[in-house]
Amino acid sequence: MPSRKSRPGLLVMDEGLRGMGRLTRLLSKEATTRIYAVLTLAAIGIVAFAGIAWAAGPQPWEIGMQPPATPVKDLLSAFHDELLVIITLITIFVLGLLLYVIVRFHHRRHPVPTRTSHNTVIEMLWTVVPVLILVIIAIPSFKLMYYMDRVPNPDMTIKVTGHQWYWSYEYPDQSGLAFDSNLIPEADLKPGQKRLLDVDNPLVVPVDTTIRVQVTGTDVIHSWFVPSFGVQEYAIVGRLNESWMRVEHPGVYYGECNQICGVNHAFMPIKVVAVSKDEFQHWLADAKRKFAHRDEGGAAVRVATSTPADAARPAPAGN
Ligand SMILES: [Cu+2]
Repeated sequence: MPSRKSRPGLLVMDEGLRGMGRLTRLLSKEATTRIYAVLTLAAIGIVAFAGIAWAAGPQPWEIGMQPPATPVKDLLSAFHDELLVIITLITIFVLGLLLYVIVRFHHRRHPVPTRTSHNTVIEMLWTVVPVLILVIIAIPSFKLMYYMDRVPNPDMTIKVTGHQWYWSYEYPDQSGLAFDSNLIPEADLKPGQKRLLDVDNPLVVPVDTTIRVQVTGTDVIHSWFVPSFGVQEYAIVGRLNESWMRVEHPGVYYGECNQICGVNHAFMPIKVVAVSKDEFQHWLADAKRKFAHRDEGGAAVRVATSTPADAARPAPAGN
């Protein structure tokens, strides 16, 4: 133990700094170059992984986002990648500054500190540069928000209603075709079906069709969220929120309610099946037979899609 009179905490700190000084002296130029190379590769790896495409649902061990299936999600992913480059550069810059200060101004190398407390130029820089970076980020961000918000000329409309704890889907352009979409319980899963994600009646949509998605709720706030579509819209009682999607590839896409909505929040998944326009027409014909719907030019009241037992039950008092 050194015989210096010093408080224990300071002593530990001093020892630590001395250790680091020794470490920097120990590191040969080669070793330092190698460390920089590894750090650079790691940064490139992180940036590259962000863009890798996976499947249209959650996968084990995935770290990137789900592959985009709509123009909105394409732009969202691109924006995410741009931001990742910007934050990586900022982080490397700040880390470099910190390391430089730690090594260069260590008390052994720099025993007499200057008493400088202000430097107008550098203070201007560290105010203006971050503001400029934020403006550079804000411009594409706002553009994208308005692009996502609503679509001027949709080809069709789908109405999504959130309930505790399932979704119901309605096709107002198709004689009010409507049905409920419930989770398949774990015990009833067939091979190939996904636990907590597969449903009895998925939402079926045609590809290459601009679809206006209207979202509302009947009890508490839910949120209709399909990652591959870049759609996340709150389902609020008494409000009709709007978003849109144009699915580019046929496939099965999964999502979940992502607003905590009660005890069965985790059990109201979203499954969307995107099919070709022809297949969609076939599905429509079948679905109209399978599910109750308002007749063409018929009564204003839509026939309930519920079971007879539900129909016999009195309607719940509204919120
Ligand atoms: Cu919910």
